[in-house]
Amino acid sequence: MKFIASLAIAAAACAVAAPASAQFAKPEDAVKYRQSALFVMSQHFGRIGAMVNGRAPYDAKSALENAETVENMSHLPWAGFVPASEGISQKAKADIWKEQVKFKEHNEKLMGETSKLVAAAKTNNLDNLKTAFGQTAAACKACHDNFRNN
Ligand code: ASC
Repeated sequence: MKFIASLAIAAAACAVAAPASAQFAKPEDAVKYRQSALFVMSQHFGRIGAMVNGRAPYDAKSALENAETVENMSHLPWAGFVPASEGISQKAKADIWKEQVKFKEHNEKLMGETSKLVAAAKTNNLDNLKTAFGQTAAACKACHDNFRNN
């Protein structure tokens, strides 16, 4: 019993320590994972967009909650771009795997901008939110222009 328990603990520790590429049972799951994370991020980003574009009333509390979700989600998609998933989605350009350094720079740029989006939301100032929204959107677009088929 003790042995089985320690096996379970060892297995759990391995699961935590496993590299990103080993976190998915199959490459299709990695694609679904990254697309899901990007979709959730876009939904919350869009709610901020509605406020900064005047389609929804400005609500500082809601802006901050949405910005925090965008920031959290912005860390997730990248682990789903495992090499084994190349070619499964027609949206992801092969350049993602050929230009890993550049792709990573775009990922990091986005994470930096979403962190500034949270900081801007905390100022309770719509103009600050507008600026940070624009810069975050530009980071989304720059990566899409380089690495996504439309
Ligand atoms: C969004 C969204 C994106 C980005 C991009 C910015 O709201 O879903 O993918 O902004 O359109 O250019």
